[in-house]
Amino acid sequence: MYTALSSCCFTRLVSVVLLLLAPLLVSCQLYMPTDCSVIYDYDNSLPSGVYTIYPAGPPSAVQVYCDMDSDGGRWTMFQRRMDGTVNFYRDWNKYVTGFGNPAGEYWLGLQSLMILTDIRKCELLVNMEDFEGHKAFARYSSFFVDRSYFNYTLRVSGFTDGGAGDSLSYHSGMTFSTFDQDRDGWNGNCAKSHLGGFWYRDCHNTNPNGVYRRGADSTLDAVGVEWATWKGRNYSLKFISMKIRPVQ
Ligand SMILES: [Ca+2]
Repeated sequence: MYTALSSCCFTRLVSVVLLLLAPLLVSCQLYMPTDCSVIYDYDNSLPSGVYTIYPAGPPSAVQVYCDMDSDGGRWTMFQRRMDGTVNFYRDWNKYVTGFGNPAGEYWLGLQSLMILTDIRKCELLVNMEDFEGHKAFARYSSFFVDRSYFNYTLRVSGFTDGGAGDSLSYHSGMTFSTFDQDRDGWNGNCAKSHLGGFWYRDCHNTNPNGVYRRGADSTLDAVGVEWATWKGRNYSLKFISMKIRPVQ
């Protein structure tokens, strides 16, 4: 009798708690933005900064930097170099899952990037700055990581010049390579030779995930954070970021 009574009370208590939590649970489920454009559309007064997005539902929660200012905002940043505080010479698994600090230097991860660019057609904006204070950008009207091929094949096209020239189209069609997973188009290992992880071909015109160095430096050939059509192969940039948003 006593057990039956306490069991009954416990069940009732659980029901009441669930009832009280229901509105909160519903609002959480409703607001799980897939990317920064969804956050912007939800509230366009929100500032640029770090937000949590859910590219593929609750288990895929990941923090990113959202640029809500540049050219109408809505940008989801997936790569940034700015001070050399994060090591980008990482293995395959790290490039798939992501690393670094979304408030500073980081790489979002190939898996999230593939899901994000697979949902809707995306454009790409690459911003960069040298150590003399000059800025430039490159823009691409179509950017995605191809789900239909293995190993995260890059598809990029529709270049618009913002003074930096086109260093990325050369890499379109390539799978991703790291020092422990050589899938580049060279008989050597581009990731090892150029100390990064990227869609290397033979080997690169840009090396945004290379070694953070300070400007012109040719002591080791083309290992820096480079965008060759702007500053050449042996100038490591002060800043570079790569960000995407759905085409409206
Ligand atoms: Ca190779």
